[in-house]
Amino acid sequence: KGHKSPVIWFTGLSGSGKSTLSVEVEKALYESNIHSYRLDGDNVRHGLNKNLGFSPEDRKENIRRIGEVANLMSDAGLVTLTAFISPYREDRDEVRELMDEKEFIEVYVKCSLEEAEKRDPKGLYKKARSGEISGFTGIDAPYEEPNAPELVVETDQQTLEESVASVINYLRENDYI
Ligand code: GGZ
Repeated sequence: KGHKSPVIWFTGLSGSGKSTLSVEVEKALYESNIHSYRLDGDNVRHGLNKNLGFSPEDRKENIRRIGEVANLMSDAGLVTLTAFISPYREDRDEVRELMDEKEFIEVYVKCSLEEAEKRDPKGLYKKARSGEISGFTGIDAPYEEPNAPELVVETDQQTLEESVASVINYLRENDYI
């Protein structure tokens, strides 16, 4: 279509729904015969980035490497989806700068801290509140909201189906697929 393969970069709090949404978008692309690949904590933080933790420096390096890999994958012709908190605006902007202007689609997976904490699928917010873990995003580490994301989905206001549809519609309307 009109552009090179995009990198769809989901950013948001832990528990905001990045992984779930990226899995469902991947399925929808597959149904349309579009070849995609998803990078997330399971296949990156346990492999390529297993030497990195959650200090600001390590998060920066985590995002830098993911950005480079995503850029390679998009060069190879895959629609690439990434699902990482990526809490720092500067780090996300550096990834954006790696690519051609239209290649990077920042999707803010917006969800109130209250709702993310209510979901708490892994019990990590609870541990962060009790002090069992420190430097947890949203509790005692920052999350910097995107200033000008290509798309915002509000997972505490929309259904999963609506969020998936809004990503797919964005890709269609902007000639990516
Ligand atoms: C945030 C943490 C932390 C700390 C472990 N802060 O809900 P999850 O479990 O599956 O998603 C979180 C994941 C975040 O990894 P990312 O690579 O996306 O982070 S970043 O982009 O900031 O580098 C959470 C878990 O790892 N986790 N400790 N302190 N999330």
